[in-house]
Amino acid sequence: MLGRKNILRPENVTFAYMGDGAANQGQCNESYNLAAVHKLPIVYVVENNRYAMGTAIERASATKEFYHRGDNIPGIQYDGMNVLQSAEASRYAINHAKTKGPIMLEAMTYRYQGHSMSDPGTTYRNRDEVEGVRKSRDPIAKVQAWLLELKLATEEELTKITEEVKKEIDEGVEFAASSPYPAPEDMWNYVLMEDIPIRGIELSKSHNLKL
Ligand SMILES: Cc1ncc(C[n+]2csc(CCOP(=O)(O)OP(=O)(O)O)c2C)c(N)n1
Ligand SMILES: [Mg+2]
Repeated sequence: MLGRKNILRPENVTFAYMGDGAANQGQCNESYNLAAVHKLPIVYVVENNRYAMGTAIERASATKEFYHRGDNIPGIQYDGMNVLQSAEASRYAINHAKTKGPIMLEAMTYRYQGHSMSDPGTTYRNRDEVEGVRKSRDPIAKVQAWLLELKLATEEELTKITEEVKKEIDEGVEFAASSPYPAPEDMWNYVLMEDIPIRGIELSKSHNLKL
């Protein structure tokens, strides 16, 4: 059970992420309530990208804003496409969660792709909308523009970094695609602590994370 001494001034803070669609589910409110009652060190982050799968927020949500959804939990809405705002909001939220309890962040963002492989992302919005966000709000382009404006980097350096990152991602994808599937008993690796009650399965010996 929760011990109060673990709740105040904890070393760690939990970040719980959800989308705007997920945020309208009932269990979120149950969670906010208990987190507020127990003053849990948790930061709720709603990634508001204005679509729940293929349903526009205007059709599915009575609210367009989620930072006040915590009721008794304070909230901050910020531009989730702005890396500096995101960092600052997170910094503030971590400190708040450690010293006072739960807090809600709402990151105003967008997704270029569909929700999943079965969603091409093109049937419920047009290409102009997606391209418009790419041109005006893209978080990486924004940082690159700042770096150039402040003369902290040159075009050549940014191109080189972009190429290196693309290469790293390609290698990661290649590594994942060519790796064997993990064994079923590895399912709990890095998820659970030792000696918890488990029924009906064998835990792999290699899991070693202490919570
Ligand atoms: C409890 C539950 N209800 C419904 C679904 C089906 N479902 C999967 S994703 C989704 C919409 C999620 O929207 P959002 O949280 O905004 O995520 P995004 O599409 O932006 O990635 C729904 C309704 C589900 N996975 N679980
Ligand atoms: Mg969404």
